[in-house]
Amino acid sequence: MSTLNLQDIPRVKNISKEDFLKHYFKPQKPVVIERFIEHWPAFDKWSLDYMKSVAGHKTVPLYDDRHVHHEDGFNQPHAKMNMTDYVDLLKSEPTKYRIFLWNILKEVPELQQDFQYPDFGLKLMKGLPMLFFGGKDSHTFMHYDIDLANIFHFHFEGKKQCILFDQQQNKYLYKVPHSLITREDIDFSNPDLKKWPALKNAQGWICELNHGEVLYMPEGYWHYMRYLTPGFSMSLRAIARHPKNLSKAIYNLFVMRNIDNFMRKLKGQRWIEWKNKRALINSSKVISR
Ligand SMILES: O=C(O)CCC(=O)C(=O)O
Ligand SMILES: [Fe+2]
Repeated sequence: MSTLNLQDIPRVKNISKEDFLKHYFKPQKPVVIERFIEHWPAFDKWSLDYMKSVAGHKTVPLYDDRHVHHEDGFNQPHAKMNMTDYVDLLKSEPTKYRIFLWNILKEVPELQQDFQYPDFGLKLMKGLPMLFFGGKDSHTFMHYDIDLANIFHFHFEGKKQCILFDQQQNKYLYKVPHSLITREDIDFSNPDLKKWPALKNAQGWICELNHGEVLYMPEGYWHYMRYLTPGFSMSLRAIARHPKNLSKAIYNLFVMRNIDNFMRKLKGQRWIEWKNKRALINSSKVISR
């Protein structure tokens, strides 16, 4: 049986700003830093129960793993629940419902006292600390972020599997054109390589994150996350620096998104089907050469 070519993401206990810049940011390589946040109040405090106690009455947007539909708006939630019910659900049974991109500062400003913006030598976007929650075995689709930012992903409670690819691998990943995702019918934690043979050529990275660990994802890296147990994470972001990534970000935000919205209105579900077919054709072409 063959599997994906995935290297373990390097791990360090801690790292200085200089070493981080030299060994990971400059060469654009991922790294897990194991003990970076042990002095944050969040390290001791943040758990699903704590989130329930500070945000129990908030209504949270939920996403499941349904495939993109032409009528869905950009990042439109599939359901809503209050945080108390959601945490109870997470703890009581496996659920596909995830919280994706929840701006905690806007919702619960006092959480700001529990963490600091770390100095990795990069300018972090202060207004945008985002939270992500998931239940056992729930997963995010393989995607990269629209602004191709550098992402610091801090994990709390439980265990999460992360699979990453850089932008050089796009041609092998069945990337859906005019979007930021791969074919949604690929299961990256157990891919069918007979059905998706181009994936055999892709070189990627893998890790399992535990409570208190932070994963650095370089600019524009594809990421797929599977919650091995119920838990949550916070992402802090720094704008893409490499001119190529920055121009892709601007293109995505101002051109790609508009083309996609326009075509969805014009062609409806046929546009989604056409894009999925193109994804298959594009990656199949690469390996038949
Ligand atoms: O962990 C998740 O649920 C998704 C994280 C993510 O996509 C991000 O931090 O950009
Ligand atoms: Fe993301």
